[in-house]
Amino acid sequence: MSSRIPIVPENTEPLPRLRENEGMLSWVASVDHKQIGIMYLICCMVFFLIGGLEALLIRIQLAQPEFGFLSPEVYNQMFTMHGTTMIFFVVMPFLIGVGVYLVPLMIGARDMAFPRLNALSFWLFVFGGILIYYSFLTQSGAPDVGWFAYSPLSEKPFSLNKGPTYWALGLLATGIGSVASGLNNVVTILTMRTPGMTMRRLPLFVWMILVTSFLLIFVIPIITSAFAMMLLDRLLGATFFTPAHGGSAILWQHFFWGFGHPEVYILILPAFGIISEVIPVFSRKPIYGYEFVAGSTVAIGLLSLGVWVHHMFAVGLGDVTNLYFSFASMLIAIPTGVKVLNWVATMWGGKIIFATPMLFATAFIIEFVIGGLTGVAIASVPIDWVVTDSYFIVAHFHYALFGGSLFAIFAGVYYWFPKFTGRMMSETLGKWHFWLTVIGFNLTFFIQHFLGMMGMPRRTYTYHDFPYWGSMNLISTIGAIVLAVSVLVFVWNILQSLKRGEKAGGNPWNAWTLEWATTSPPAVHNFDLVPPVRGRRPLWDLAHPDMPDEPDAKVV
Ligand code: HEM
Ligand SMILES: [Cu+2]
Repeated sequence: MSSRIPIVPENTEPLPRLRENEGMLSWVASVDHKQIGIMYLICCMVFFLIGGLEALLIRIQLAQPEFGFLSPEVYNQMFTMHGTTMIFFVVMPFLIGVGVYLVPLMIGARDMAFPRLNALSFWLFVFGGILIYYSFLTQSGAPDVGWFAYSPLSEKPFSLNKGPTYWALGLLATGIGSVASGLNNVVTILTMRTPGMTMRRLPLFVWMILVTSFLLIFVIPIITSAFAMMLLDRLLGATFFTPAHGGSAILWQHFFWGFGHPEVYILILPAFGIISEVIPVFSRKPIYGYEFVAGSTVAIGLLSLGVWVHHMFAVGLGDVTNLYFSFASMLIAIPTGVKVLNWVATMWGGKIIFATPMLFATAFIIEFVIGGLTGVAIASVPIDWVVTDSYFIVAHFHYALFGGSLFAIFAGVYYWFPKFTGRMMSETLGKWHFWLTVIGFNLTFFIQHFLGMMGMPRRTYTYHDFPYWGSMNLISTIGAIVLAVSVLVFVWNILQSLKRGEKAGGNPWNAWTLEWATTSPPAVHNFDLVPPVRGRRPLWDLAHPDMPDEPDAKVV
């Protein structure tokens, strides 16, 4: 019966009452994954502008030695809020939001498994963000103890202001939402795939969201418990993390990094997923080594749970401990290298189209490799002892998080904007945005490797006029200004394209995964008909029935 065209029958049950409201209320009260996804993206953009402004203020303060642009107190609040914002309110929810929008479409489902839980996750994220930013309005200002809030500094006797309390409460709320997102994704991906969408045919972005979701479920509770203990210490006089009263300050570090290291994989795995979707489409080739890309993600997810002490080499936990964690950290380079190899092999010999998404994806590979290489270097204990808490570390993680995660997010926005809105983004403005970002980013952060090796500590309000420090910091600040301009171009591109962008049609990039099989933007119910899935590239199979991806695939 292979001539039968197996179309999944349209589900004719009445829809759960989606979009029963009009106007603003239709958004605020929405349980539709696409509207919730869009709301995530809008909120993240707002937080990105705020976090970027904080970064700019930091960089202006550091533009020259002994500068007094910010007070030391405000400086501490700025780097704390900048780090916290970028990690918890920009990159993480951006990736979760893109996932919420795309996962159901990519697996041919109508919505997430638990639409109301999905809305709850989103609103907890908004609530947490507002709570943390509200602290600016209190008399003593925002949290100022760094994004990892080490005890005992963050404990009551050393931080009498309310900032750290708001910080813990806000992140606690957001974290509960993230666990719910993780559960929602896992159930959705495991149970709601359209017939034929086996795990081996799952789009790689969905694979990476799946692994990320398991990480969310396993590691957010670690930090949630630590937040609860910190709040007990601060509000009710408990002493979990105060050594003076029998508590342990190092315990906080174990909790924080037990969560914190997997967290950086929560920030990068979905980014790998975006790259793994963009590169094949713009190289006009199927991904090279699908099994290895998916399998290495699982390996990275597992390994990431057992390396947290590389953030604590300077604590002095002993040689055996340090040796184990050093070795385990270096192991992660293997599955990561496998991915890079697969992306490059996908591009190799392909008919590469350097549209804006592909430009960002290509730059991602180069910059992420730089961040990865410095990462392997500081996984070596003696090297880490030299550069820990210096600007070398700031350079390292910005290459991973900005040159990596954020570049992937930009690639993803340019790639899926037509699906989200029905309109193309401007390629001209896109190229301006790309080049300004590449130049600004590398100008800001590359030189910080050297500043760090010359001894400039991170989280430093100002510095003496040592040879070259002033001019090197000035270069970094000029880079940050270029980045600020690039962000304006990006925002302008979004606004212009929303109004005047070319109409996109269903599948403007000639891509192969299911989200492109429906209209742009998709109807409330996503698909009228889900195309048959008989391989990894269902839309390719539909267009080329004579040379399908899996020639002997059975019709389901
Ligand atoms: C928009 C351009 C950005 C600039 C110019 C910038 C600049 C900086 C600077 C100068 C510091 C060091 C402050 C200090 O140690 O005194 C810093 C810290 C930090 N940044 Fe960024 N950054 C940017 C984007 C990002 C992004 C996209 C992320 C994450 C996804 C990020 C995450 C962090 C974190 C976690 C810290 C550490 C904060 C702390 O020490 O508690 N930054 N940033
Ligand atoms: Cu780590």
